[in-house]
Amino acid sequence: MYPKTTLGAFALMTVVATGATAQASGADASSTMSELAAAQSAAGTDGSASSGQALLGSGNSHFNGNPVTIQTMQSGSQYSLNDPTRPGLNCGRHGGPIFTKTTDTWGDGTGASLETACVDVMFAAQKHWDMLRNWLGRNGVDGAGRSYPASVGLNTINAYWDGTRTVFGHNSARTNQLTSLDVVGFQYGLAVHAKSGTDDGNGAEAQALERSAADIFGTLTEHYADHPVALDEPDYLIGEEVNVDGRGPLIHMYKPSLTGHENCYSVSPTGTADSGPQDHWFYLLAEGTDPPGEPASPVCAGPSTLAGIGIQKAARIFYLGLQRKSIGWSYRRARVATVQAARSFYGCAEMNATKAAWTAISVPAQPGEPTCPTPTPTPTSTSGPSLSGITVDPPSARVRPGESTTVQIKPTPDTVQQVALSTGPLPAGMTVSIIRDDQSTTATIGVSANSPQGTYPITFTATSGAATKTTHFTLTVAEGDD
Ligand SMILES: [Ca+2]
Ligand SMILES: [Ca+2]
Repeated sequence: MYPKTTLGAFALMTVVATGATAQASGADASSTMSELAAAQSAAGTDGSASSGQALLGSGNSHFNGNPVTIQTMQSGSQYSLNDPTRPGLNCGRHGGPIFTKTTDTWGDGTGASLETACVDVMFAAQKHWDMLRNWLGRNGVDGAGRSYPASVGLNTINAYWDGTRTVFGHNSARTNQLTSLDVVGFQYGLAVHAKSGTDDGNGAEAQALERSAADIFGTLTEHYADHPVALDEPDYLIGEEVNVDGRGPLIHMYKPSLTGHENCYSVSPTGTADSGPQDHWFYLLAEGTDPPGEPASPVCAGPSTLAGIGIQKAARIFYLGLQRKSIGWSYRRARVATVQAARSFYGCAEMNATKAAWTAISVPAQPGEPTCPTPTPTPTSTSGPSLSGITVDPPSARVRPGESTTVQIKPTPDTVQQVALSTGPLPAGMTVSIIRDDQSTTATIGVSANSPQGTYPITFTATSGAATKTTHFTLTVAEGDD
């Protein structure tokens, strides 16, 4: 059950939160819920049409080019803005039914057309879904194969997620609807956030982290779509295309202070109830302080220069950390969760980058964080009278992508022959084969040509009956010579 049930709470976390004229009123919220109920009654319990065949329709969008391909549905002689391949996703006029017509061609490209707004919503929501699957390994917006309906034409300068659907209004100049890639990705990002981990307790920091999570999901949607500069090109801004209040982007993730947000965490008694610091953390992790062709980003603590690890790795680390969300969620706990995620999913280089980005926004090291490199060799001391500790010689090595290296496993083969040898989970693209002969026991460790560079721990385990011994080996994958 979604823990936040009042629409007013959601209005505070919409993309227009910085505009004083843009707050949704309580009256709007009440009428909205009535209209939604009417729409759901007309169209089915989840707002979707009953069934039909999935098709690829042609859309004339306002933000994403012309033509664009969107997933639609055919039922008899009628087409609808309903995506059976992403169950639950459809789009209609706010307070009305899903758009339907007798051809599978949609929109006129203008900013005033609500059918066009739905073309942009469907396009963006479909990219968002695909990004979740292909970059983050998530099955649908809810994590269980489903999405949520959308409606356009809300008659306020606002957009929101109400716990059951996304709703989109217009900008202050009424020149377009609030349906760009990042705004749609933001609202569906709130849905992903709601369905990640467990209830965050809704404290001030938890709410700030929720808004930032939506900024990150909006930005990921834009980067996944990867439009050329002539359209809505990937950036780390929120709202640059929709121009909500006539003042351009609402958020600059590389320097949140440009629109009145905080760049870094402040260690005050109440913490930081602002989304800016985590937005900034994400930029530093993905891009670093001075990425070529991208805006420079300041730091508040630690080293003055950070290197980014790329947006897809940063996204996975952020996302895996978010799955650990629980009551009392905070900046400090987000740091620990992402550091643990980086250590377990990638390795030391990514973990250290994650730590450095948090430190740079003034969220300091926390108790219990993992460290690197793993000490080597460190045989563990579980009992096993006939099993002495094992070692790997050398304890570390360096290879180029696509190459392999061979190490010796000791003690002598006679001893090793009596025990089973194995490795722990291996990073993607890495193989280990253990070969014994009369003279030695060797492990050949290979990495694929496209293995990401970095430092990877490998655990070797010897087992004899109930007794086990382990030792750790560190492989560095890097181009060039030492
Ligand atoms: Ca853009
Ligand atoms: Ca953007």
